Amino acid sequence: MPDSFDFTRADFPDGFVFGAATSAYQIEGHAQGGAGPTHWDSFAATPGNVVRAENGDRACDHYTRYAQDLDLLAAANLDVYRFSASWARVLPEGRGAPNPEGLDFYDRLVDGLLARGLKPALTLYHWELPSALADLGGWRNRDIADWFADYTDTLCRRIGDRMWSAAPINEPWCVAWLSHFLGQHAPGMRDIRASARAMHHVGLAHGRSIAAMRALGMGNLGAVCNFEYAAPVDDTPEAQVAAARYDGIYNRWFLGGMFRGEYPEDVLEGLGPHMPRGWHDDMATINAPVDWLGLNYYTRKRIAAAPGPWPALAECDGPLPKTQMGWEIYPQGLHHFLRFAHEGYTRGLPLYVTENGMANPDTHNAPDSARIDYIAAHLAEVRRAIADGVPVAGYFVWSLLDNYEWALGYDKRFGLVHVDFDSLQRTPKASYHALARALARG
Ligand code: IFM
Repeated sequence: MPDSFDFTRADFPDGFVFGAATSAYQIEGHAQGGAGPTHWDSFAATPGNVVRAENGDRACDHYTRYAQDLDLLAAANLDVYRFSASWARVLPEGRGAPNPEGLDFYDRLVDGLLARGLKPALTLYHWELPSALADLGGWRNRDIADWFADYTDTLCRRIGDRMWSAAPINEPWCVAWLSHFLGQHAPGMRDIRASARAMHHVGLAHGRSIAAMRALGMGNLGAVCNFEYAAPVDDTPEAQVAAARYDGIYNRWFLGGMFRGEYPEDVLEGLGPHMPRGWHDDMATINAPVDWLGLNYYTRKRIAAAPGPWPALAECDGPLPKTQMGWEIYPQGLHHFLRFAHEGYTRGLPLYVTENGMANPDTHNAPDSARIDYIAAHLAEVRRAIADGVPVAGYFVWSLLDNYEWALGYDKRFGLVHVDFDSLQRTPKASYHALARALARG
């Protein structure tokens, strides 16, 4: 039962950064401070979408307790804080008049980070779309690229000068596929035409946001994508084809668009007929040069062929130990994707593991060896990739705090710090203390 990590900073290249990640809707308390309504509020208020219909109204009340949370980051000896801003907190209607309280909040947050010696790593969109824009079709509407570029400009004019790094959109696969094809996240659609449009517009919005930040003189701009290792359920050719298709939709579509300016042919087979007119002309915008890639990695999926229309695949249960999410623990997949991205797409750009961590049914004083094991095993794969010559430059734990795990509500505890959702008391877990000790060593 480990209660400490066996690495030191000296085991990683010079300048390698360690951080923790969170997102606005999952921790801030969206009901405060003049934020506008979002599609997550109405999705959660619709029966059957979210466990106990929980929402982000109060969450961890980070909006008022942020100073305490920044102290926790600093005391963990972390270097970087990866946070997101809420579009609807900055622009309650998604466009038009900004909310001064919202801009002030992010200003205070950034100054609080800098005062503690922490580097601010901004994400502009982590899933809570302003309702006014959802009403106009949200990610299905090509105009979202303009709206998003304008929001980027509004926020970054205020805080962009102090960012260590910035990325437009967290996990485009979740924004597009999980939310418009699988229907598991807001807006809860299950429609292939909507999916194809969202899969494209999310890239277009990414490119436009990068351009908006460059125009303001910002640097160290990146893209953050999530990856799942797709393992065929057996060695039949059908399962191999299905797993390759899963891999294409999940792992190759966004990398292809953003780093090669082209989408994978095997995914276009299914999405091509549903793509918006003129999509080819957007590829240069989507392919805007960036300075780094962030990889969010948690698990693998075992994939079988399934009857029915494209993509004709199904996820199957797997034999490996699982986290509270029911996700198999497969650290080797992280090594795979670090090499895969470097060799096939990013070719020398720095890579960051921008999210990795596990959910566990923790109580405030439970042992935390499973999380320590999980993080240690994944960091070992990071070191293996570095030894292979992959330029990995940082690692971020998801998450600093237990928080709102979207459709799964508040049960799934990913935090290095336990949060009592009644009292909002924060209690660092053993993994937090272990990380603080490891990072304090030379
Ligand atoms: O909580 C999420 C986060 O919002 C995005 N990446 C995965 C995490 C765990 O599911």
